[in-house]
Amino acid sequence: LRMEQDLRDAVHDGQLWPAYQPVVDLRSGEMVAVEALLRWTHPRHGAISPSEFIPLAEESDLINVIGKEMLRATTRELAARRTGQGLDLTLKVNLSARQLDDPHLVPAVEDALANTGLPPAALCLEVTESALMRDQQAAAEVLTSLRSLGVLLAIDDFGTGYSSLAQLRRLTLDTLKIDRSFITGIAESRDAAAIVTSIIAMAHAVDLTVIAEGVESAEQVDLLRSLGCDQAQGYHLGRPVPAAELFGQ
Ligand code: G
Ligand code: G
Ligand code: NA
Ligand code: MN
Repeated sequence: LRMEQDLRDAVHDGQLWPAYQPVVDLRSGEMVAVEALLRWTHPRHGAISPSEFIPLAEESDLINVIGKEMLRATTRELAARRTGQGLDLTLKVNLSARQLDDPHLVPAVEDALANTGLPPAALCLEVTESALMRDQQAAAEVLTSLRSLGVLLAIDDFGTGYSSLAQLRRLTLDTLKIDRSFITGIAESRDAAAIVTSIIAMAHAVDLTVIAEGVESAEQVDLLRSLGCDQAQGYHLGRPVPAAELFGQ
């Protein structure tokens, strides 16, 4: 209960802020996108992980308030960097399961784009496999509405749930992110590499761009490139950092 009140205060006091992590194209080696990741700097307890406070926020309407502010702040930041510095980057923003149920989500995305001038195709919304599979009919409907705005859609943490090729195809996504638990062992284990190989083949079969997450070594980068993975993200390529650290002041 204490943490929930603290989180409410945090929303009002501006203690929540977006970190940005680079996503790198494996062929060109260039940063092509950034994922916005929520951070909470508590005045007494310091950094609190989103894996602790997002589940709490999801128990109430707070997640919708936080999610909308995250959309507003990150689209504003990226739109300014695109026009000011000519950075042609895609912005990736995570949506939680509960946000998919919020009737105000689609208008909030529309407003964020309209207010900042960020091109819709420069925004990619990430939804976890588990959120998509929870209520497939409802998820398909909201994704269709989001897609009609012109934004891109990604399935996140892929491999941790049970979606089929047919379901992936029906959801008309753009990008599939392989969960980092599958990337961890790829340089050492043939089985792990074989699983990743088959996920890449499956994703490409339905025209999805594939991103590997949790890439922590040069060996993993080389292997993923040789397996035909399109893009990668992870501590080896860049940690999540404040906007000024990634883009300059
Ligand atoms: O950045 P970190 O690895 O600590 O994030 C932990 C979890 O919190 C991840 O699953 C990540 O997807 C999630 N997360 C980070 N930022 C956001 C956000 O803005 N919205 C939602 N819904 N989840 C987020
Ligand atoms: O669930 P999602 O994929 O959105 O989670 C992203 C989270 O993973 C971020 O919170 C980020 O801090 C974390 N992360 C990013 N790169 C790495 C990495 O190379 N290794 C590990 N262990 N975590 C990472
Ligand atoms: Na994500
Ligand atoms: Mn993920």
